[in-house]
Amino acid sequence: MHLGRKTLSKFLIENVSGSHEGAALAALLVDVAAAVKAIAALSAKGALGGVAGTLESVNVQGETQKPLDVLSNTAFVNTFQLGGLVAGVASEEMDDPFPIRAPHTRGPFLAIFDPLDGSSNIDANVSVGSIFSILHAPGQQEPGLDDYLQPGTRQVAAGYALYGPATLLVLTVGRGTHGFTLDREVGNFILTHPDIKIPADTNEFAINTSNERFWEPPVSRYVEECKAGKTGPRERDFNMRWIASMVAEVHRILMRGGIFMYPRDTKDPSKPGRLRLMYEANPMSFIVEQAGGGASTGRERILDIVPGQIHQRAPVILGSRNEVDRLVRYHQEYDAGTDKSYDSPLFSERGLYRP
Ligand code: AFP
Repeated sequence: MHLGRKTLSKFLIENVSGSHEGAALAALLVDVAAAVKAIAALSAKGALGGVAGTLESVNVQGETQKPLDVLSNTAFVNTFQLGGLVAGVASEEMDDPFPIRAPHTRGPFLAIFDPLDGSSNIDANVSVGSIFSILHAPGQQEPGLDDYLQPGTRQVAAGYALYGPATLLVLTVGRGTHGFTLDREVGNFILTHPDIKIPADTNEFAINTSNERFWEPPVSRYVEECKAGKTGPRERDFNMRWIASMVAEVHRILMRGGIFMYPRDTKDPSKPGRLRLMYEANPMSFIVEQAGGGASTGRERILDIVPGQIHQRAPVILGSRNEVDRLVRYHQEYDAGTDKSYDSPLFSERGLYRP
């Protein structure tokens, strides 16, 4: 029992609820925490809770759904529908945004979320998470699709839940990034990671190297230099991680630094990266920037992207500021044709670095 430790509700009262909108936002984040607790309980049951396996259904991404995908989506939709604080919701698991209609009450926000990220890991009992992004609603009227298509800089709040050995809730309202740990005994989220700061430098990179043959040259250059370690231009050894659960990767980076890359690649030219802008890249970028890190497509700040579609994808490079800045510089040099490293005989005709 963590008596005397600051609860999420106390933190929100002290730091968020100072205005009418702030009080509504604080109440909305308490609702999010309630949905997270429900999902954590379901996730912790594993195969005993009937949430293992795969359904016949396929979501708008063309991905087969897991029972926990659907149950998590339902938990968030029901919470927002009953909470009276949002005018509409959009989800990775729903083709179109869902407006809140009578007899339910509309509120001043829009909620966009990935109810269960990393769900291909569920049956392997690897940590999964939920990601959410909060925007302003257009006013009293029912929100239309365009009302959701706001750049990441317009987010009012963002956060993620990590269903790991502990259940964590990490969030920002634009005044730093703060982490809370669920005290399962009493059901309270306790402030355990106030004002998280990502180290500006790192020796750890995260990328799915099975896509190496599809990468653009700046990404190949960066990863090859990391792999070259002490013997290469970085003159120090690096470590690699890939969990295939973005929430777990981002949390590791918040805790000890690192760079996470799911860059644009040529694997499927119709997709500028795998991750979705509105409910993965934008909320995670807001969280990372508020913790002092960087978040870029390689060619522009992710939060500046003006969305065209609710499920559009974006290249993602985020984490320790100095490493993100380095990889952005490599893209600039490549695009400007000023990067001499590609003239090196070490680069084969395919433009890949070969030690
Ligand atoms: P799933 O939710 O389908 O498991 O995808 C997870 C994810 O969107 C993100 O959390 C991971 O970083 C990324 O995909 C993993 O992609 P790869 O499976 O291509 O490595």
